[in-house]
Amino acid sequence: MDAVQRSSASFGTRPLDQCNSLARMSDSVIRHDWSCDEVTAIYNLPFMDLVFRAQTIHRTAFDPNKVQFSRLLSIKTGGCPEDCGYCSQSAHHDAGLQASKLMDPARVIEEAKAAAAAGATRYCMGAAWRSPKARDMAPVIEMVKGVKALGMETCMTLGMLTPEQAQQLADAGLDYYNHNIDTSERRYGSVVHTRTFGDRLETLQHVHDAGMKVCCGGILGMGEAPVDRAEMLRTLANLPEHPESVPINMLIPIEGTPLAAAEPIDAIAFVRTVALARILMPMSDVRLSAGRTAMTDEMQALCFLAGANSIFIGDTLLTATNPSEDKDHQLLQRLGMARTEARTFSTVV
Ligand code: SAM
Ligand code: DTB
Ligand code: SF4
Repeated sequence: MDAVQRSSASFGTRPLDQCNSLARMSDSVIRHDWSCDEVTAIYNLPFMDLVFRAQTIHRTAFDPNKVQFSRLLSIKTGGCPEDCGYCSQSAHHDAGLQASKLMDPARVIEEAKAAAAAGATRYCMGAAWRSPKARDMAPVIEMVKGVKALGMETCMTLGMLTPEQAQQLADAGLDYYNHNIDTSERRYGSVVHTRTFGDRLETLQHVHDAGMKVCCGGILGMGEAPVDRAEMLRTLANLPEHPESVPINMLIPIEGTPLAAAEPIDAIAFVRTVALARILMPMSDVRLSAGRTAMTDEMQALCFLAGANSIFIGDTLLTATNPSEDKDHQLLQRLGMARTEARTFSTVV
Protein backbone atom coordinates (compact mmCIF):
# COMPACT_ATOMS: atom_id res chain seq x y z
CA MET A 1 0.00 0.00 0.00
CA ASP A 2 2.50 2.61 -1.03
CA ALA A 3 -0.12 4.48 -2.79
CA VAL A 4 -0.43 8.01 -2.07
CA GLN A 5 -3.83 8.87 -0.94
CA ARG A 6 -7.43 7.84 -0.93
CA SER A 7 -9.49 9.80 -3.40
CA SER A 8 -13.19 9.11 -3.54
CA ALA A 9 -14.01 6.50 -0.98
CA SER A 10 -16.76 6.52 1.57
CA PHE A 11 -16.71 5.37 5.18
CA GLY A 12 -19.64 4.71 7.39
CA THR A 13 -22.60 6.43 5.85
CA ARG A 14 -21.03 9.63 4.58
CA PRO A 15 -19.08 10.20 1.40
CA LEU A 16 -15.67 11.65 2.08
CA ASP A 17 -16.26 14.91 0.32
CA GLN A 18 -19.06 15.64 2.77
CA CYS A 19 -17.05 14.74 5.84
CA ASN A 20 -15.38 18.10 6.24
CA SER A 21 -14.59 20.93 3.96
CA LEU A 22 -11.41 21.48 5.97
CA ALA A 23 -9.98 18.18 4.83
CA ARG A 24 -6.73 18.79 3.02
CA MET A 25 -5.83 15.68 1.07
CA SER A 26 -2.23 16.81 0.75
CA ASP A 27 -1.90 16.26 4.50
CA SER A 28 -2.84 12.60 4.27
CA VAL A 29 -0.09 11.45 1.97
CA ILE A 30 1.02 7.98 2.94
CA ARG A 31 4.73 7.96 3.76
CA HIS A 32 7.14 5.29 4.92
CA ASP A 33 10.26 7.40 5.29
CA TRP A 34 9.73 9.47 8.42
CA SER A 35 12.83 10.68 10.21
CA CYS A 36 13.19 10.81 13.99
CA ASP A 37 13.43 14.61 13.87
CA GLU A 38 10.23 14.91 11.83
CA VAL A 39 8.10 12.74 14.10
CA THR A 40 9.50 14.34 17.24
CA ALA A 41 8.70 17.78 15.83
CA ILE A 42 5.09 16.72 15.14
CA TYR A 43 4.73 15.24 18.63
CA ASN A 44 5.97 18.53 20.11
CA LEU A 45 3.75 20.85 18.05
CA PRO A 46 1.59 23.25 20.05
CA PHE A 47 -1.25 21.01 21.23
CA MET A 48 -3.98 22.88 19.32
CA ASP A 49 -2.01 22.71 16.07
CA LEU A 50 -1.26 19.03 16.61
CA VAL A 51 -4.87 18.03 17.29
CA PHE A 52 -6.19 20.20 14.45
CA ARG A 53 -3.76 18.59 12.03
CA ALA A 54 -4.67 15.08 13.24
CA GLN A 55 -8.41 15.76 13.04
CA THR A 56 -8.05 17.27 9.56
CA ILE A 57 -6.25 14.15 8.35
CA HIS A 58 -8.72 11.95 10.18
CA ARG A 59 -11.58 13.50 8.21
CA THR A 60 -9.96 12.68 4.88
CA ALA A 61 -10.44 8.98 5.53
CA PHE A 62 -12.99 8.51 8.30
CA ASP A 63 -16.34 9.74 9.47
CA PRO A 64 -15.32 11.72 12.60
CA ASN A 65 -18.55 10.85 14.39
CA LYS A 66 -18.19 7.10 14.11
CA VAL A 67 -16.31 4.62 16.24
CA GLN A 68 -15.70 0.96 15.53
CA PHE A 69 -16.38 -1.62 18.26
CA SER A 70 -14.19 -4.66 18.86
CA ARG A 71 -14.63 -7.23 21.63
CA LEU A 72 -11.86 -9.23 23.28
CA LEU A 73 -11.87 -12.71 24.72
CA SER A 74 -9.05 -14.48 26.51
CA ILE A 75 -9.18 -17.96 25.01
CA LYS A 76 -6.23 -19.16 27.10
CA THR A 77 -5.36 -17.26 30.24
CA GLY A 78 -2.16 -17.06 32.31
CA GLY A 79 0.90 -19.26 32.74
CA CYS A 80 2.73 -17.56 29.85
CA PRO A 81 6.47 -18.32 29.57
CA GLU A 82 7.28 -14.75 28.41
CA ASP A 83 8.22 -12.13 31.01
CA CYS A 84 6.58 -8.95 29.65
CA GLY A 85 6.87 -6.46 32.53
CA TYR A 86 3.32 -5.12 32.12
CA CYS A 87 1.41 -8.38 31.87
CA SER A 88 -0.76 -10.15 34.45
CA GLN A 89 -0.47 -13.39 32.49
CA SER A 90 3.27 -14.00 32.70
CA ALA A 91 4.36 -17.05 34.73
CA HIS A 92 7.32 -14.90 35.85
CA HIS A 93 5.07 -12.60 37.89
CA ASP A 94 2.51 -13.28 40.59
CA ALA A 95 -0.59 -11.30 39.75
CA GLY A 96 -2.80 -13.83 41.52
CA LEU A 97 -4.29 -15.03 38.26
CA GLN A 98 -5.73 -18.51 37.80
CA ALA A 99 -4.17 -20.06 34.67
CA SER A 100 -6.57 -21.83 32.33
CA LYS A 101 -6.46 -24.24 29.41
CA LEU A 102 -7.45 -23.32 25.86
CA MET A 103 -11.22 -22.76 25.71
CA ASP A 104 -13.51 -25.05 23.85
CA PRO A 105 -14.22 -23.60 20.35
CA ALA A 106 -17.99 -24.02 20.79
CA ARG A 107 -17.89 -21.80 23.91
CA VAL A 108 -15.84 -19.18 22.12
CA ILE A 109 -18.40 -19.04 19.32
CA GLU A 110 -21.23 -18.61 21.85
CA GLU A 111 -19.34 -15.69 23.45
CA ALA A 112 -18.81 -14.16 20.01
CA LYS A 113 -22.56 -14.27 19.33
CA ALA A 114 -23.18 -12.16 22.44
CA ALA A 115 -20.50 -9.69 21.31
CA ALA A 116 -22.14 -9.36 17.89
CA ALA A 117 -25.47 -8.70 19.60
CA ALA A 118 -23.77 -5.90 21.58
CA GLY A 119 -22.60 -4.24 18.36
CA ALA A 120 -19.04 -5.54 18.03
CA THR A 121 -17.97 -5.89 14.40
CA ARG A 122 -14.60 -7.48 15.18
CA TYR A 123 -13.92 -10.33 17.57
CA CYS A 124 -10.40 -10.53 19.01
CA MET A 125 -9.24 -13.76 20.62
CA GLY A 126 -6.09 -13.68 22.75
CA ALA A 127 -3.95 -16.49 24.15
CA ALA A 128 -1.18 -16.24 26.75
CA TRP A 129 1.36 -18.10 24.64
CA ARG A 130 4.90 -17.40 23.51
CA SER A 131 3.74 -19.08 20.29
CA PRO A 132 1.07 -21.67 19.47
CA LYS A 133 2.03 -25.35 19.57
CA ALA A 134 1.16 -27.65 16.64
CA ARG A 135 -1.71 -29.16 18.65
CA ASP A 136 -3.24 -25.71 19.25
CA MET A 137 -3.76 -24.93 15.58
CA ALA A 138 -6.84 -27.12 14.93
CA PRO A 139 -8.95 -25.62 17.75
CA VAL A 140 -7.96 -22.02 16.97
CA ILE A 141 -8.79 -22.57 13.30
CA GLU A 142 -12.19 -23.93 14.35
CA MET A 143 -12.70 -20.71 16.36
CA VAL A 144 -11.79 -18.50 13.39
CA LYS A 145 -14.19 -20.33 11.09
CA GLY A 146 -17.02 -20.33 13.63
CA VAL A 147 -16.70 -16.61 14.46
CA LYS A 148 -16.41 -15.65 10.80
CA ALA A 149 -19.59 -17.58 10.09
CA LEU A 150 -21.36 -15.13 12.42
CA GLY A 151 -20.45 -12.34 9.99
CA MET A 152 -17.84 -10.72 12.24
CA GLU A 153 -14.28 -9.77 11.41
CA THR A 154 -11.83 -12.00 13.25
CA CYS A 155 -8.60 -11.10 15.03
CA MET A 156 -6.22 -13.29 17.03
CA THR A 157 -3.20 -12.65 19.18
CA LEU A 158 -1.38 -15.87 19.96
CA GLY A 159 2.27 -14.80 20.23
CA MET A 160 4.99 -15.47 17.66
CA LEU A 161 4.04 -17.34 14.48
CA THR A 162 6.05 -19.33 11.97
CA PRO A 163 5.33 -18.57 8.30
CA GLU A 164 3.42 -21.88 8.13
CA GLN A 165 1.22 -21.05 11.13
CA ALA A 166 0.49 -17.60 9.70
CA GLN A 167 -0.54 -19.21 6.42
CA GLN A 168 -2.78 -21.73 8.21
CA LEU A 169 -4.57 -18.91 10.02
CA ALA A 170 -4.91 -16.86 6.84
CA ASP A 171 -6.29 -19.88 4.99
CA ALA A 172 -8.86 -20.35 7.77
CA GLY A 173 -10.04 -16.80 7.06
CA LEU A 174 -8.45 -14.86 9.95
CA ASP A 175 -8.73 -11.17 9.06
CA TYR A 176 -6.32 -9.53 11.54
CA TYR A 177 -3.39 -10.67 13.64
CA ASN A 178 -2.49 -8.55 16.67
CA HIS A 179 1.18 -8.50 17.64
CA ASN A 180 2.34 -5.31 19.36
CA ILE A 181 5.83 -3.82 19.40
CA ASP A 182 4.73 -2.11 22.64
CA THR A 183 7.54 0.47 22.90
CA SER A 184 10.59 1.82 21.09
CA GLU A 185 13.30 -0.55 19.94
CA ARG A 186 15.81 1.01 22.36
CA ARG A 187 13.52 0.43 25.38
CA TYR A 188 12.19 -2.99 24.41
CA GLY A 189 14.89 -4.92 26.27
CA SER A 190 14.06 -3.23 29.56
CA VAL A 191 10.40 -4.28 29.35
CA VAL A 192 10.68 -7.82 27.92
CA HIS A 193 13.72 -10.11 28.30
CA THR A 194 12.45 -13.36 26.77
CA ARG A 195 12.28 -12.17 23.15
CA THR A 196 13.56 -9.29 21.06
CA PHE A 197 12.06 -6.39 19.16
CA GLY A 198 13.37 -8.15 16.02
CA ASP A 199 11.34 -11.28 16.92
CA ARG A 200 8.21 -9.12 16.98
CA LEU A 201 8.99 -7.62 13.55
CA GLU A 202 9.64 -11.08 12.14
CA THR A 203 6.16 -12.33 13.10
CA LEU A 204 4.63 -9.15 11.67
CA GLN A 205 6.37 -9.97 8.39
CA HIS A 206 4.98 -13.53 8.41
CA VAL A 207 1.48 -12.19 9.09
CA HIS A 208 1.76 -9.71 6.24
CA ASP A 209 3.24 -12.27 3.84
CA ALA A 210 0.36 -14.66 4.59
CA GLY A 211 -2.07 -11.95 3.48
CA MET A 212 -3.61 -11.06 6.85
CA LYS A 213 -4.13 -7.52 8.08
CA VAL A 214 -1.66 -6.40 10.71
CA CYS A 215 -2.81 -5.03 14.07
CA CYS A 216 0.20 -3.58 15.85
CA GLY A 217 0.64 -0.86 18.44
CA GLY A 218 1.90 -0.45 21.93
CA ILE A 219 1.53 0.66 25.53
CA LEU A 220 2.02 4.16 26.90
CA GLY A 221 2.77 4.88 30.53
CA MET A 222 5.58 2.37 31.08
CA GLY A 223 7.99 5.12 32.11
CA GLU A 224 9.06 5.83 28.53
CA ALA A 225 10.25 9.22 27.26
CA PRO A 226 8.36 11.14 24.56
CA VAL A 227 11.02 10.08 22.05
CA ASP A 228 10.15 6.41 22.73
CA ARG A 229 6.51 7.07 21.86
CA ALA A 230 7.53 8.84 18.67
CA GLU A 231 10.03 6.12 17.76
CA MET A 232 7.52 3.32 18.37
CA LEU A 233 5.09 4.95 15.93
CA ARG A 234 7.88 5.78 13.48
CA THR A 235 8.80 2.08 13.35
CA LEU A 236 5.19 1.24 12.45
CA ALA A 237 4.78 4.06 9.94
CA ASN A 238 8.03 3.14 8.19
CA LEU A 239 7.03 -0.49 7.64
CA PRO A 240 6.53 -1.22 3.92
CA GLU A 241 2.77 -1.06 4.61
CA HIS A 242 1.12 0.61 7.57
CA PRO A 243 -0.59 -1.77 9.99
CA GLU A 244 -4.30 -1.66 9.20
CA SER A 245 -4.97 -1.37 12.92
CA VAL A 246 -2.89 0.44 15.57
CA PRO A 247 -3.95 -0.17 19.18
CA ILE A 248 -2.75 2.46 21.65
CA ASN A 249 -2.96 1.04 25.16
CA MET A 250 -2.52 2.99 28.38
CA LEU A 251 -0.74 0.80 30.91
CA ILE A 252 -3.13 -0.83 33.37
CA PRO A 253 -0.81 -1.15 36.37
CA ILE A 254 -1.17 -4.67 37.73
CA GLU A 255 -0.10 -5.61 41.25
CA GLY A 256 2.63 -8.25 41.17
CA THR A 257 4.08 -7.14 37.81
CA PRO A 258 7.38 -5.21 37.52
CA LEU A 259 5.49 -2.17 36.13
CA ALA A 260 2.87 -2.06 38.89
CA ALA A 261 4.25 1.24 40.22
CA ALA A 262 5.02 2.95 36.91
CA GLU A 263 4.31 6.70 36.88
CA PRO A 264 0.98 7.20 35.05
CA ILE A 265 1.27 9.00 31.71
CA ASP A 266 0.04 12.59 31.51
CA ALA A 267 -3.29 12.72 29.64
CA ILE A 268 -2.08 15.41 27.23
CA ALA A 269 1.00 13.33 26.35
CA PHE A 270 -1.29 10.37 25.70
CA VAL A 271 -3.48 12.43 23.34
CA ARG A 272 -0.35 13.75 21.59
CA THR A 273 0.65 10.16 20.85
CA VAL A 274 -2.79 9.29 19.47
CA ALA A 275 -2.59 12.37 17.23
CA LEU A 276 0.87 11.35 16.02
CA ALA A 277 -0.42 7.86 15.17
CA ARG A 278 -3.26 9.39 13.13
CA ILE A 279 -0.91 11.78 11.29
CA LEU A 280 1.70 9.12 10.48
CA MET A 281 -0.84 6.43 9.51
CA PRO A 282 -3.81 8.33 8.02
CA MET A 283 -5.81 5.33 6.88
CA SER A 284 -5.22 2.92 9.75
CA ASP A 285 -7.73 2.25 12.48
CA VAL A 286 -6.30 3.83 15.63
CA ARG A 287 -7.76 1.97 18.57
CA LEU A 288 -8.08 3.53 22.00
CA SER A 289 -7.40 0.21 23.72
CA ALA A 290 -6.53 -0.79 27.29
CA GLY A 291 -6.78 1.71 30.12
CA ARG A 292 -10.06 3.50 29.31
CA THR A 293 -11.42 2.69 32.78
CA ALA A 294 -8.86 5.11 34.21
CA MET A 295 -9.56 7.82 31.62
CA THR A 296 -12.07 10.62 32.05
CA ASP A 297 -14.76 11.10 29.42
CA GLU A 298 -12.99 14.31 28.45
CA MET A 299 -9.70 12.50 27.85
CA GLN A 300 -11.44 9.93 25.66
CA ALA A 301 -13.19 12.73 23.75
CA LEU A 302 -9.79 14.34 23.10
CA CYS A 303 -8.47 10.99 21.86
CA PHE A 304 -11.36 10.78 19.36
CA LEU A 305 -10.66 14.37 18.33
CA ALA A 306 -7.02 13.39 17.80
CA GLY A 307 -8.07 10.59 15.46
CA ALA A 308 -8.87 7.49 17.50
CA ASN A 309 -11.70 5.68 15.73
CA SER A 310 -12.03 2.34 17.45
CA ILE A 311 -12.50 0.96 20.99
CA PHE A 312 -12.89 -2.34 22.80
CA ILE A 313 -16.36 -2.75 24.26
CA GLY A 314 -17.47 -5.01 27.10
CA ASP A 315 -16.51 -4.87 30.76
CA THR A 316 -13.44 -7.12 30.45
CA LEU A 317 -10.43 -6.88 28.16
CA LEU A 318 -8.35 -10.06 28.52
CA THR A 319 -7.95 -10.11 32.30
CA ALA A 320 -8.43 -6.45 33.23
CA THR A 321 -11.51 -4.26 33.39
CA ASN A 322 -12.95 -2.01 30.69
CA PRO A 323 -15.83 0.49 30.95
CA SER A 324 -19.32 -1.04 31.00
CA GLU A 325 -21.45 -0.93 27.87
CA ASP A 326 -23.79 1.52 29.60
CA LYS A 327 -20.95 3.89 30.38
CA ASP A 328 -19.67 3.75 26.79
CA HIS A 329 -23.17 4.22 25.44
CA GLN A 330 -23.60 7.35 27.55
CA LEU A 331 -20.22 8.73 26.49
CA LEU A 332 -20.88 8.23 22.79
CA GLN A 333 -24.33 9.70 23.17
CA ARG A 334 -22.93 12.80 24.87
CA LEU A 335 -20.47 13.15 22.00
CA GLY A 336 -23.08 12.53 19.30
CA MET A 337 -21.01 9.59 18.08
CA ALA A 338 -22.27 6.24 16.82
CA ARG A 339 -20.70 2.88 16.14
CA THR A 340 -19.57 1.93 12.64
CA GLU A 341 -20.90 -1.04 10.80
CA ALA A 342 -18.28 -3.52 9.54
CA ARG A 343 -15.20 -1.74 8.25
CA THR A 344 -14.87 -1.57 4.50
CA PHE A 345 -11.47 -0.85 3.03
CA SER A 346 -11.63 1.37 0.03
CA THR A 347 -9.47 0.83 -3.00
CA VAL A 348 -6.30 2.81 -2.70
CA VAL A 349 -5.04 4.29 -5.92
N1 SAM B 1 0.60 -13.25 24.14
C1 SAM B 1 0.27 -12.45 23.06
C2 SAM B 1 1.25 -11.35 22.81
O1 SAM B 1 1.93 -10.92 23.72
O2 SAM B 1 1.32 -10.89 21.67
C3 SAM B 1 -1.12 -11.87 23.13
C4 SAM B 1 -1.68 -11.30 24.41
S1 SAM B 1 -0.95 -9.81 25.03
C5 SAM B 1 -1.83 -9.68 26.53
C6 SAM B 1 -1.56 -8.52 23.96
C7 SAM B 1 -1.16 -7.12 24.28
O3 SAM B 1 -1.90 -6.64 25.40
C8 SAM B 1 0.28 -6.81 24.65
O4 SAM B 1 1.13 -6.76 23.56
C9 SAM B 1 0.13 -5.44 25.30
O5 SAM B 1 0.24 -4.43 24.33
C10 SAM B 1 -1.29 -5.46 25.87
N2 SAM B 1 -1.25 -5.48 27.34
C11 SAM B 1 -0.96 -6.53 28.12
N3 SAM B 1 -1.00 -6.20 29.42
C12 SAM B 1 -1.32 -4.89 29.47
C13 SAM B 1 -1.51 -3.95 30.54
N4 SAM B 1 -1.36 -4.29 31.80
N5 SAM B 1 -1.85 -2.68 30.21
C14 SAM B 1 -2.00 -2.32 28.93
N6 SAM B 1 -1.83 -3.16 27.88
C15 SAM B 1 -1.50 -4.43 28.14
C1 DTB C 1 -4.06 -4.71 22.42
O1 DTB C 1 -3.21 -3.91 21.96
N1 DTB C 1 -4.74 -4.51 23.54
C2 DTB C 1 -5.58 -5.65 23.82
C3 DTB C 1 -5.44 -6.49 22.53
N2 DTB C 1 -4.42 -5.82 21.82
C4 DTB C 1 -5.17 -7.93 22.64
C5 DTB C 1 -5.20 -6.32 25.08
C6 DTB C 1 -5.27 -5.42 26.28
C7 DTB C 1 -4.95 -6.22 27.47
C8 DTB C 1 -5.09 -5.43 28.72
C9 DTB C 1 -4.69 -6.18 29.92
C10 DTB C 1 -5.54 -7.36 30.25
O2 DTB C 1 -6.75 -7.40 30.01
O3 DTB C 1 -4.98 -8.31 30.83
FE1 SF4 D 1 2.58 -13.64 27.47
FE2 SF4 D 1 1.51 -11.87 25.78
FE3 SF4 D 1 1.42 -11.45 28.45
FE4 SF4 D 1 3.73 -11.26 27.19
S1 SF4 D 1 1.93 -9.96 26.85
S2 SF4 D 1 3.38 -12.34 29.12
S3 SF4 D 1 3.52 -12.84 25.62
S4 SF4 D 1 0.42 -13.08 27.32
